[in-house]
Amino acid sequence: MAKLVWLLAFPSLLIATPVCFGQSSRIVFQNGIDSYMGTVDTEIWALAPTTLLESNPNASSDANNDGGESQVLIRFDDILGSTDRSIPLRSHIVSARLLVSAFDQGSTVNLHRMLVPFSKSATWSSLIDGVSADDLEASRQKDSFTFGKIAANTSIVVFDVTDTVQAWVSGQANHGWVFLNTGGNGWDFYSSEFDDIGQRPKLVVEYEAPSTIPIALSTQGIIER
Ligand SMILES: [Ca+2]
Ligand SMILES: [Ca+2]
Ligand SMILES: [Ca+2]
Repeated sequence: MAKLVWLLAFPSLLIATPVCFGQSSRIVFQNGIDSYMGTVDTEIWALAPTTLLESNPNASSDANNDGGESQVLIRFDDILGSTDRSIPLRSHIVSARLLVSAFDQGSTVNLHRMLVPFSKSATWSSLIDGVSADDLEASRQKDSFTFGKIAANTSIVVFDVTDTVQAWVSGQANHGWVFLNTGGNGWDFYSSEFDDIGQRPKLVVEYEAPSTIPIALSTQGIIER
């Protein structure tokens, strides 16, 4: 009670609630691992503008796929929250990486943050002639890219998405990403429907959860915890 009376008597002495961050934790989102099934991924193709390709076990990005562009959309739902299988809001993201298992090398592919929603039933038509990286449908700035090659020792391709995941954790809407190929040599990877769970797309996030500690401050600094 003494503390409360003291604070009421001197309201001009600030009560600050600085955000501290705890030890870093690592969480993996990949369909079939730890009951997670929140990945939504699909190819959309200009030559099959109303065909649903969401259940295909693979997806291709190709600026000229038999005469029409193919793009790949991907999103990881239910990654934020207060359960031990999600990232706490307002966390500090130490690193976030999107990993996919490529099986057909191709031209350079850029990964852009989506700015509009898409559903499992997204098609080339439903996104109105596919996705444009125009700062309206997708961010002009690329998050990351791949030269589209496949290494001899591993097919896993890693995209650094730290800034975007930080933006989502800080309150911006998670609409996922789009893979846009810069050339006519298709670059393909396995989707979240592929049989081998280990080769499905994976989002790996290392974060520090916030812990708010109320502190009463005077002009001299911290006087009470
Ligand atoms: Ca899919
Ligand atoms: Ca469009
Ligand atoms: Ca190819």
